[in-house]
Parts: sequence; C-alpha cells; structure tokens
Amino acid sequence: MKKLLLTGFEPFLDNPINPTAKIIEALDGKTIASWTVEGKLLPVDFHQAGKHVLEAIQTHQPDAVISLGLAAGRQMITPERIAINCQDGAKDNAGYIPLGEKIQETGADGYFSTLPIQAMVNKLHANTFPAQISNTAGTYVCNHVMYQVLHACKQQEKEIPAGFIHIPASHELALKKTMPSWSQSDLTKAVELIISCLEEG
Ligand code: PCA
Repeated sequence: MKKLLLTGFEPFLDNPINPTAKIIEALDGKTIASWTVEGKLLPVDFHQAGKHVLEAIQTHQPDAVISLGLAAGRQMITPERIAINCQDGAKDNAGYIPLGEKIQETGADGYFSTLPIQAMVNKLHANTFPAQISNTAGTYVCNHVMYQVLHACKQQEKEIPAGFIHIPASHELALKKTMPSWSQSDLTKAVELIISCLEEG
C-alpha cells in the first residue's frame, strides 16, 4: 500500500468555508486504489503553510503529495501545471501581504507539476466532471505551497508525484456569495478520481 499526503486549507479572505478542508476530512484514512490517504489541513499563512506541509512530508514520508485549494469563481476542477517563484497579492490569515517576493531566493523560476495532470483531466471527463489543466496557480498561498513542495522534492531528490489541484466553490459557500458551485460530494468524488490516476502517472 502506498501513502498519499492530501492537503487542504482553512477558510481565508471572504470565504467563510473552505471545501478543501471537508474533502480531506472525508478522505483521511481512506484507501483509494492502492493509496492510503493521510489528510493534512494547512493554514492560509505564507510563513506557516510551507513549513507545515514540509513537516508532514518529513513525518509521513508519502509516496505522492496532492495539495488542494479553493479557486472561488472557477467552474471546473483545475490541476495546476506550474508553480512560480513569486508571492504577491492579498492578505493572508496572519495579515501578511507579500509584494512580489521570491519564495526561495535561489530557487528555480518555476516547477512543473509531477502529477499525471492530463490523465486526471481525462478521467474526470470520462466521469462527466468538468475539468481542465490550469496554467497558473496564481501568486497566493496555493502557489506558495505547490512551489515549496516541488522545490523540496527537487532538493531532496525525492522522485514522487506531487502537485496542486484547484477546485471550485461548494454549494454551501455559494449560498453566501454568487459564484459557480459544485456539491461537496461531487467535489470529493472528483478528488477520489484524481487520486485513482496516480498509478497511471
Ligand atoms: N485557496 C487559496 C489559498 C487557500 C485556498 O484554498 C489560493 O488559491 O491561493
């Protein structure tokens, strides 16, 4: 049995709910295909999120890492293609606002996802879930986490599949804000399908 570290985030900015937290809660401890899921909730904090995920990798020594984040306003499940060495934008939950900073001073400009992102999109389509590859994870905490994980894998010569999936809002979140939304159970099912692609990668 292989071990998957599956991360999600706490609520942030004007999103009082983060559906990724519910997905990891639902899947924590479950076995999907030959993968046992280790769920880990991350803070939306530029100074803490990377630390937490790298500590979890150190502790659990997973065979793959999938990080999930909410992209409120997106209509589809979007596996991210690339993380960039830049953080910028809105305030995090600790009140910090980065202004176009490097995430790793001497790190690569970007790292490509090592997840089988096209296979994931194909599998979601085969199960009638709208999905497409995204070419930008933005510059907020999600991009930060994706970058830090891929950078650490590179530094430590860990050849494991790792990357990031942005998901749309849940209906519960959309009750409070006007935006495209999915049922929480479909979001969870979509992530299960994504996990089942790992062996194909
Ligand atoms: N989405 C944010 C950070 C936390 C989350 O769920 C992002 O897209 O960066």
